[in-house]
Formats: sequence, structure tokens, C-alpha cells
Amino acid sequence: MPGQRSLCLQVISLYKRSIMKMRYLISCVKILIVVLVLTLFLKFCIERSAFTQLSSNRNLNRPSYGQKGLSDKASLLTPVVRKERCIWEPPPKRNVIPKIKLDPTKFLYPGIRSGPNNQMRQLLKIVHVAILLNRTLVVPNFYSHFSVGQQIVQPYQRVDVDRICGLVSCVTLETFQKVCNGTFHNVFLQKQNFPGNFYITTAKDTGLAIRWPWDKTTNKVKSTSGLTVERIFPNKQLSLTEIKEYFNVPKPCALYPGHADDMSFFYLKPSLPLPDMVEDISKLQEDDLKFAIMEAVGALPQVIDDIALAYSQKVFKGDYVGVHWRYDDSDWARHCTVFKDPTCKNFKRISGKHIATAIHNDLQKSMTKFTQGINIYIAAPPSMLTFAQSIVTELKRLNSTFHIASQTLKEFVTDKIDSCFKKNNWHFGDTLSLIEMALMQRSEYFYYSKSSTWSKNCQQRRWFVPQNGKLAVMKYEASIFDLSEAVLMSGS
Ligand SMILES: Nc1nc2c(ncn2[C@@H]2O[C@H](COP(=O)(O)OP(=O)(O)OP(=O)(O)O)[C@@H](O)[C@H]2O)c(=O)[nH]1
Ligand SMILES: [Mg+2]
Repeated sequence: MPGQRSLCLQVISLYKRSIMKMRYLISCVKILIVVLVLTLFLKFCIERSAFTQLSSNRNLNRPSYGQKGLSDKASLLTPVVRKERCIWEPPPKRNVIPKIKLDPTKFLYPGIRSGPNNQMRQLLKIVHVAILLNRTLVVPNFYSHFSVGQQIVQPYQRVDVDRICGLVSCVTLETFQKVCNGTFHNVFLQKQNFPGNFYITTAKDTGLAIRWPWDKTTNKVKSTSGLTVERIFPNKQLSLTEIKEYFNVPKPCALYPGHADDMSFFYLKPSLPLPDMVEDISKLQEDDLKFAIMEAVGALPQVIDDIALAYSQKVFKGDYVGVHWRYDDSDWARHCTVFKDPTCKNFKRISGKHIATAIHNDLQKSMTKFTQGINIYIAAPPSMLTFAQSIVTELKRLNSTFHIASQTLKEFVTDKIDSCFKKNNWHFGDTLSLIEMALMQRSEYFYYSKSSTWSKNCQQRRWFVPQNGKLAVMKYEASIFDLSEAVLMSGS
């Protein structure tokens, strides 16, 4: 029957179409499976090559972070998380070759003390002494200032270790501990004696024993048993030639405490750069050597410079004037009771208004130089924050083109603090102070605080900011204290 036939034909064609659709679907699934397998295979190959690269990079001066006890094969199977190096990590180890090679079997540890900036002044002298005595320098621990909470500061958090070790042969404290078998052999003194507390903390912080007290006549440790630790105590200030004579001893592990009067680097003018390899230090001019020491020892850690630059670019977008007001009641005022500093006569009478007027008056002559208005950064110890704010208020009142950053450095740095900062035990107050120093170093004009080593170290570093491709060109500086005192005296 025709009706039944056409129904049959329709069913057959439907059946054929669904078979074709099924085949189409099956081939799609097949293609999908092939693509999936290929992707997995490719991923496996890429990961394999990353692992291979990683394992071949191992031991190339990198610390190994792998779990102890894992076989090589097992460590290959440990998942690897690749991440950017955190800015607060210790810089990667580099193999630097020193310009001045020192005896690798004899060492000098700088026992530096007092405020961070005094530590820096002492270190300058001790690096010089290490060169004169031909002893490898041990890169020492530093300390933060008691006013912001004292703690040990790792060398890379205070100085550019590679710069120092690029000038003189150096070792880490860990190496020193090992080669000295856990003890100092000599202590080099001049006219200053150091209290027992100095030796106790130095021994504790370095992990090396110092046996004392010494017998006054022999300068050897009173006790007869154990290793001899000898102090050399001429009881007078030594010249450089005398330092070479008095401290010329054979034992390898010496401590040189930072002396309060080691200030011979203060008024040094730039001189010739050292050659890449110094064959004979006796042929060098003393000032050339000292200037090279100032450049290397004074260099700030890269991360500090980077943050200072990022901040100034963000808030100023151009040149700025730096002001340091150091004279706080809580710490600096000790200069008045202890040192009878002449600055003390008027420092409490100077107000934010006097300082702002002094800056305003002094900048009058430079108005044409700063065509886009004048950016000003005021640095001061944390205890002087309100006082510094009063300078800012007065500055804005005196001249509306003065621009003071809307975001404080503290806010800017706080934003950059992460788990890595905390893990590496960076000290916030110490770091902030260093970044402010880097800002002063880079400022176009610098109004410094006389009688402050903080300011003095900024002045020293300003020699080493390249200007028009040249190093050692001193930019404008003036004593903010003297200018403000003059305003106070004039009664304006
Ligand atoms: N953030 C910040 N901290 C400062 C500033 N000035 C001083 N300080 C703090 O005060 C400490 C004092 O520094 P010192 O290293 O003793 O230097 P100094 O007191 O200027 O020098 P001396 O008078 O020779 O002791 C620094 O380490 C900082 O912690 C500043 O402008 N900004
Ligand atoms: Mg101080």
C-alpha cells in the first residue's frame, strides 16, 4: 500500500539521518579526546623542561631551599611555585671581585655602636684600618636607634654589601665564626676603654666568645685556662702609622671596636677614582682611598634607593628641596647636657614659623630655577611629626606655590610592607629613616641640621649622585638651623 510504503521510507530516512548524526557526534568526541591528550602531553613536556632547567640552575651560587633528606628524584616531584623575587629579600649572592685584595687568613670585625649614623662613621674608619692592617673585613651586624626600638639590623638592610665587598675582600659573619672557631683572639683599643657590657653584647650578637676581664699589666685574660685573648691597649689616640705598628699581630681573629672619635672622614673633598685592581696600596693617595671608602661604605641598599625614587616621582614628578630638622627634645637634646653644643642656646626657641620663613626667604633667589612651583620634603625624627607639620602649614601660608606631598612617606612605605618584610625582620623605623636619607641625598637643595650625624651622612652621600653624567658635584646646601636662628634673632 502506497501510504504504508511512504511511512516505511520516512522511517528509513530518519534512521539513516540519526546514524549520520551519531557518527558526526562520535567523530567530534574523538577529535576532542585527541586534542585533550595532546594538550596534556604538551603540558607535561613544558613542565619537564622547566624542572630540568631548575635542576641545572641549582648550586649556581643560590641557596638551596629544598627539604633536607629528599632525594634528587623526590625533589623533582615537589611542585614548584615560580614567583617574582620579593623586594625585601636579601639580594641574590654575586661573586664580586674586590679592588683591594686583603690577606684571606686574617680578619677584622668592626664592633660598631651608638646611633646608626655613628655606626656608619665608625665603619668608614674600620674599613680603612682593615686595608692598612691587610686583614679581610668581616661585614658586621648593625643596630637600629634606641628611640625607634633597638634591634640587630642585617648588613644588607643598612648598606650595599656588594659595593663594600667590591672595594675590599670581605667575609660574612657566618664564615668568620667558622674560621675563628667561635672566638676572638685580639681586641684593638686606642685611648678609649670599653665597658664589660660592650664585650658581652658583642659576644652575644656575633656568636664569638671574648674572654675578659684583662689583666692591666699584661693585657691578657686573667684566667690561666682556655684560649688567650689579648687586648692591645696603648691608652692613646693612634695615628695611621701607629695603628699599623701596634696592631700588627699574627693571630687571625681581631675585634676593632668603633671609637667615638673616628671622625676623620668628615671633611673630605672628591678625588681620583681607584683603578679596577689596586696592586700596591702604599702608592695610593690617602684622600683617594678615603673617598673610595666613603663611596662604597656609604652606598644605601638598592631597595631603599628604589623606594625613595618611586616616592619622589609619584608625589613630586620633578626636582624638590629637602629639609632635615633633627632637633628633638627626646634624643638630640642630650647634646645640650652631655656635649654642651652651641646650637643648644636657641634650639628650643625656634618655631615652625621661623623655619618656614627661613626656607621661604632663602628660596626667593631660586624662584626662577623652579619654574613649576617648589616641591618641599621635610624630614624629621618620628617624635617631631607634629612640629614638622607646623613647618608645612607655615610654608603653605607663606607661598601657595610651595608643594608638599599629599601622601606621606610613611603611608607610601606602609603600603609596601608585606609578609616578606616581616619574615626578613626589617625594622620599620630604621627603614623609614634610611629612605628619608635617600630622599635628602637626591634632593636638588638640602637644608641640613648642623651637629647631626644623620644630616652629615646625607651630605656625604650627595657627592655620589651623578649630575649631568658627572659624579662628585656638590649641589646647594645650607644650615637650616643658622637660617632659622637668624630669623628668630631678627624678630620677624
Ligand atoms: N625617619 C627619620 N628618622 C630620623 C630622622 N632624624 C633622625 N632620625 C632617627 O633618629 C636616629 C638618630 O640617628 P643617629 O644615628 O644617632 O644620628 P644623629 O643623632 O643625627 O647623630 P649624633 O648626634 O651624632 O648622634 C636615626 O637613626 C633615626 O632613627 C629623620 O629625619 N627621619
Ligand atoms: Mg644620635
